[in-house]
Amino acid sequence: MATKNQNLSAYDKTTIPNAKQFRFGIVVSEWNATITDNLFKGAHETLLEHGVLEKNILTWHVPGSFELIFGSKKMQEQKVDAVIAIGSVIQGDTKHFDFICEAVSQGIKDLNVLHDTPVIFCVLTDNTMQQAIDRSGGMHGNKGIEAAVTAIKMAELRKND
Ligand code: DLZ
Repeated sequence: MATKNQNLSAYDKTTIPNAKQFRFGIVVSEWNATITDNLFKGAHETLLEHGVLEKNILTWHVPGSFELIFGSKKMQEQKVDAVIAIGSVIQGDTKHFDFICEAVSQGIKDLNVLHDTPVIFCVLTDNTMQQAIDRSGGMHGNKGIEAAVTAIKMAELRKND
């Protein structure tokens, strides 16, 4: 597998524009909170590192990943330059996993199509808790960092269009 033993969150910081002018919304799912807290920390620290002011990061919590769709829609209305939707869905014994993953990915895609504020998909969809740990500050890095970098790039693109 391509990601085996690789930290995928390493990036060249000099290629990212200063983000001091931007305002971001972060919507965090409370399901698998140990995972989503770490994703949030990665995203939040990365935004600050690239110049975003603390007062310009608006954070909301929603009960589960399914609610990220509505939460992100309301966040788009808050005059932010980009939204980061953070969740962690872990495979269980039933088909619930498939329905949640399908709904949240399609729902967030729809928000990107319908509205002018980008919503970044920072939802882990893992078979096991270990895979989620590995991608939220573990051996494969932290997808929250990658989401924050993506959010800055998309805010810049939106500003320049
Ligand atoms: C119900 C449920 C289950 C079984 N698993 C997860 C999960 O792994 N990750 C997650 O973010 N949310 C889960 N949920 C909750 C749903 O996202 C949602 O909150 C409920 O179905 C209520 O709409």
